Amino acid sequence: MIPRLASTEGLPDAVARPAYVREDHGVGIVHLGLGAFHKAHQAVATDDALAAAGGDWRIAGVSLRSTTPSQELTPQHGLYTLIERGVDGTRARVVGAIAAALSLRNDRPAVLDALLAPQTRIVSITVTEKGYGVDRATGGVDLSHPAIEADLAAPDAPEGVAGLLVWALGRRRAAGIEPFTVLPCDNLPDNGRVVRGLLADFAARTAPDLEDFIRGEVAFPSTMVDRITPARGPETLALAETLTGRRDEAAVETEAFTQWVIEDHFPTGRPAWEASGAVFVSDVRPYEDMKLRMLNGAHSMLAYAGFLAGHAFVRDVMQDRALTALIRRHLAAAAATLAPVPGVDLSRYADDLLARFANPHLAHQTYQIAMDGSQKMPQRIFAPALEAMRRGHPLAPFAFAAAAWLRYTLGRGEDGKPYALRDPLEASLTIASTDAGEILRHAQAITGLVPPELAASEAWREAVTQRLSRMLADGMRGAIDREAEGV
Ligand code: CS2
Repeated sequence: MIPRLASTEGLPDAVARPAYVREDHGVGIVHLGLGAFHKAHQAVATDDALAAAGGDWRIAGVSLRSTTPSQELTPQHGLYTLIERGVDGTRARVVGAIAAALSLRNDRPAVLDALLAPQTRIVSITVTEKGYGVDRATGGVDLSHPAIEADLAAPDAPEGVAGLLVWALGRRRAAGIEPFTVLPCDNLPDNGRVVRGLLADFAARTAPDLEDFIRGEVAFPSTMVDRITPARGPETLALAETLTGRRDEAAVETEAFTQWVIEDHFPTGRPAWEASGAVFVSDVRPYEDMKLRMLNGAHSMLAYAGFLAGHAFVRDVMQDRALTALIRRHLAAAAATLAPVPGVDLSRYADDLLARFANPHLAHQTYQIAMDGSQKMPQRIFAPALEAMRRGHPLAPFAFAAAAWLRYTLGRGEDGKPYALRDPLEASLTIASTDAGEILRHAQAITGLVPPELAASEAWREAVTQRLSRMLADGMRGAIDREAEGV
């Protein structure tokens, strides 16, 4: 019987492990959203920081809804295997930064205690774009978001990000404990400013004396995070077992590349994340726009077009010559909308992205990336499309991506088989029409999705509807091949 991973003793030499005594370091971070991305990114950087510079910076990880992560990690005392799948090899590493794995559902008192503890100096967050409950049109709370609705009705029994953090910041203030720094790590532009606006608006509605305090006294550094982390499959656990000789229910698989650009604003201190290669800057925005428009924009485009053309994985898309030509075109068009990014050569960045997407060892599903399109398209496709329009650049690359997404929102493949859309705006997006103009009008009527200036453009309307009509008439394969002609 293969033993479960529960300590680092007796692991094979090739498996890296924490280069510090875990128990010597207290908890300094509460992390909301204990998913694969956190385990492949911030927790690893913290592991490096603890080894390099020490400090009481271990992490109390919290799942707001699921109980699975805590069930997987707790018997392993927070240890898990990170499998790094580089283009030229696979490495396993056991990460020790997570001190406790909690679920709000089962460990509510412990979660609230951790949020109030004076030692908690940072609350970091990965809850995906839709998890926050921000109304994109106003920047305030989205009143139709289930957790916002519940927390506005019962602010003393919070369940969601805004409710929990406003509750905790209020309690800390009343007790004379300094506020923690709030560090959002999701793919939203200006994520620090967005979360500050969200919390301030939530406070205005539930504890008005806290609003100015949140705006003025709490730090919300913005961050750009990057590491491609496919959803875990049974193969991940089997591979972890082969590499470590341990059964590990919490193993994650990721690429070798990792990047973290962070606004350096931590009045309550921080781990030495630079030990892990994190870069601290005064303005993250140029890096965020670069990553969202190039990596994530190309990802969304290739996911919708690729999925409908029958490609299950990103690496399969990269074997499709016509689609690869469109990805290159997209990367160049997105790069042309950006302000200069300090120290970055954008054409090299584009080449590196193509190599990362083509990694044959990463089983990254197009269907995974396709999820939550309504939450991703604004910053990935529509914002750069608007910028391209203002600059007089061609709209074709963005129009193709938009059309592929709209085609995807119809919820059935080319063979007529339905698939789940997995989008919080599914009900608003769904339309029983096969008319391209009508489908576009219907989506553009949703506020906060497509910038009004773009939606009003005749050139945009024509560019999108022409492509969507072709996808509906000739199928995605035909539309891709036609689009790639002359590219
Ligand atoms: C992807 C991202 O699922 C998606 O939408 O585009 O998760 C992407 O893999 C990461 O942002 C890479 O850092």
